[in-house]
Amino acid sequence: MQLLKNWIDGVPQDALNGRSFESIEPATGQPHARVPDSDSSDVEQAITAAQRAFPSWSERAAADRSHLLHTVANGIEARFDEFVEAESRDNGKPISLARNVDIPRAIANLRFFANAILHESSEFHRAGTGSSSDHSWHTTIRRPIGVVGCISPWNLPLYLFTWKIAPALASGCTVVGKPSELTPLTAYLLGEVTEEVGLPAGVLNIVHGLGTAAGQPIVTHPETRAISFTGGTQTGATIAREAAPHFKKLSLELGGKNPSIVFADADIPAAIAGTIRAGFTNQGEICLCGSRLLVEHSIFDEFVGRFTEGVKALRVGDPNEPTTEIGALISEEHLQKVSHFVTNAQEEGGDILCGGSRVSPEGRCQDGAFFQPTVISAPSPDCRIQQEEVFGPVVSVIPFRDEAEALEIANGVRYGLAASVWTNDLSRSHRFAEQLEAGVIWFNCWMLRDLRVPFGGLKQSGVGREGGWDALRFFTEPKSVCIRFDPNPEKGER
Ligand code: TXE
Repeated sequence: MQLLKNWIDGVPQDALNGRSFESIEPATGQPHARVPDSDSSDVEQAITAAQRAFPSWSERAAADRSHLLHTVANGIEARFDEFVEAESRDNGKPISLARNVDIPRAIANLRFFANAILHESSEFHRAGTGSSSDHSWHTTIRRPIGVVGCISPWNLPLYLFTWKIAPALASGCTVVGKPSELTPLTAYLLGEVTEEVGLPAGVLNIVHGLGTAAGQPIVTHPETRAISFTGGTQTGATIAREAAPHFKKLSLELGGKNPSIVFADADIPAAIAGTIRAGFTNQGEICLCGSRLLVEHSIFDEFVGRFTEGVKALRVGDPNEPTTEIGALISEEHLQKVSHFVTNAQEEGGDILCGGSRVSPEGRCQDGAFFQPTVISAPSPDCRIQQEEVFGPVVSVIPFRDEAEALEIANGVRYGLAASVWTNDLSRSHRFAEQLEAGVIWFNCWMLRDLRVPFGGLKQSGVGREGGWDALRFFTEPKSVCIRFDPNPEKGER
């Protein structure tokens, strides 16, 4: 059993109250680590450490901060296999996914923002004409905002934790981070790496614990100037409410109910492979997953038949097996929630085309939280399975007649995070790019990411944008500076 510690002021330590809780390995149902059950006193200590570290960290040259972030990335690379194994064990995801996506992306996040701050520029405006005395230069300088809170979820643990802390640290902020209580392992290892590479004490503080006990004090503390959060929409609403009286900056990346829209003119084999990936990667536990499949009526039966055959062929099982494509869900509790959605869909008149129940792989994973990849034919766009975020390996399919109906169904949910459209009609792509209510829109692909572009959602999928300059702007405050000058001092104009 691994004993995890908080990482505060450069020192590993237990929760001050002495309490800890068990972390369960989702693939086996067995406890595998003990996690500090921190509360507001640990958060207070972490914030004090971050405040102490702020002036010197924010005043360092960008090149220094950049160098240190690269050394943190090097430190993860040096222990790559350990990180991969820990991420898969903690979350239940296939080890191949942790190896090919999660940990490489965490490293890429650190390197991307380490490089980005070397290319910072600012706005400049010249005002005044001719001999007018109002000649002036206006420029914008940006300063790091101070101590910030970064709260991340369990589905892409280190990937999303670093997606927040990297721009924060690169900008010159100091951080109090809280990873999900369900997946604390890689954040703990990251704490070790920061010590190995000599990140100054207090610059990155990692507090483990439950949402209300350890997360909420980060949000309500008057000294955290900004909160960057990824998680459920309900939690996002609570955080927005708690942070509002303190006038904090907020970045909220929340849920999604994303459509994959397939037109008859699409490259059908590519669309089948792409929509299966969109629906089931990481067990469907990614906010970007395409959990609603909308198919043009003329190809509906054939497409859905081939899609379902592809889904049935996905290999569910021990995440340690290199050939496994679908691992365990995050927890037994989450599996029950997913299962309940499926039962409810049937009650509402949906037909299960494949899957629909839990699986018990043989051997060490027989008690794990495995659920069959499931395809459900939805009776209407208004039913729960078409409206609510399941966050599991469940895709509901529905036909549409024409573009107008596809748009109506796609936009007819409270979320607006992502969409993927499969078509070879260029004009249609332009129309859909304009009219889809989604912050991220893919044509003939899914989850093809460029870290420079803004990432985030519309409607109840969140507030603000992460990625690229948006993230660096979030962690800094602009100051407008005006310098008036006299264009013609000989004339004595003032
Ligand atoms: O996430 P929570 P949960 C969705 C998905 C899932 C549902 C709930 O549908 O079933 O959300 O998941 C911390 N103040 N997504 O309950 O609670 C918490 O400790 C401050 C979508 O696991 O939102 C964790 O670190 N912090 C999603 C983080 O918030 C609080 C990813 C996320 O936990 C807090 C995950 C509070 N009051 C779930 N309460 C996505 N969009 O990617 C909790 N936390």
